[in-house]
Amino acid sequence: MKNYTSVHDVPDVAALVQEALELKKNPYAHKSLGENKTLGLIFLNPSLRTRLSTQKAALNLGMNVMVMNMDKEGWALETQDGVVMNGTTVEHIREAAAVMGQYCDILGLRSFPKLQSREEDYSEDILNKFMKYAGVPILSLESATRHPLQSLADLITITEHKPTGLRPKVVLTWAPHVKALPQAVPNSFAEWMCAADVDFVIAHPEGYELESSFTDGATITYDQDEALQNADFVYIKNWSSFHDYGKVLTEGEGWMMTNEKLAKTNNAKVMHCLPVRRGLELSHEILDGPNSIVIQEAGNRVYAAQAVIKRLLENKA
Ligand code: AN0
Ligand code: CP
Repeated sequence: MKNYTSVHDVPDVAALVQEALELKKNPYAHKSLGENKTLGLIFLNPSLRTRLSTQKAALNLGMNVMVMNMDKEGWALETQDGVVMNGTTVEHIREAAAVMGQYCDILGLRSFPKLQSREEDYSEDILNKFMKYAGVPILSLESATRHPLQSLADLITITEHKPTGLRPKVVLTWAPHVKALPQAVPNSFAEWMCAADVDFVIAHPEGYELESSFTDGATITYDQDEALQNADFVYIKNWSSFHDYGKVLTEGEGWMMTNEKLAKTNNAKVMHCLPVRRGLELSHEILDGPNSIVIQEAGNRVYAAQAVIKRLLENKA
């Protein structure tokens, strides 16, 4: 693998999941693979899970890790080309990415969308410029439109918890939130589920349609109750509108997942990428109850990252 920025970098999704499950059984089996190699983790936005799980994954492979919180510790980055930098930005992404590439063998990058211009966010300008100027493999730690390490961890978790021999029904359902959130997690989850051996349904209020290239092959409905029928997994996530870009269109009353709704499912396991707003996206009773697998899901972030970093180190598809 040259870079890891989406499901399209993975020729065989099921094989990558199996490799991650093998690493989970034996995390230190490749301790010498990363010897004398350095992973740089560059955060333009906050993180708990991605930062710690990716660091842990690299340590399991024997790598050195350096973390840079650019938003708090770095110089303000200029991303536009050809501008006179006489304003607040201090350093251009051309130099910054190239310099980081001098210090690291692989660079992880978290770069959220600004949710102001759809064209700008969906062009993945910052991620693409890192790939162009860093000169080393790039690992997405959540970009403007995707979160592929999360989606791989989600598929690992579904594979572990699915009833044997069955093609599980997986439902992605929109949930209320007080802030406008990116479409990256649902976009990415959708394109991974469409590539996996699952029956995949997306439920959301009208106006929250995702960009169709991510959801090709999914069943899409505005009726959450209908979607939840016989579900084996329910994946809860808020996102802002793609079509009315970055807007919160509704308070989403009635869309929070509760035990009452769970009763319509096939005793579904409940998933969320975290961080989650209790009592708003998901009820306390679900998060504290037996159907929630959000903690195991977060735990699998280590093995998702480890499988991917292993392939980047091996430069193997
Ligand atoms: C971010 C998002 O929705 O993309 C990160 C999730 C992993 N969530 C929040 O900002 C709450
Ligand atoms: N799920 C996830 O990526 O969490 P963080 O934003 O805390 O890294």
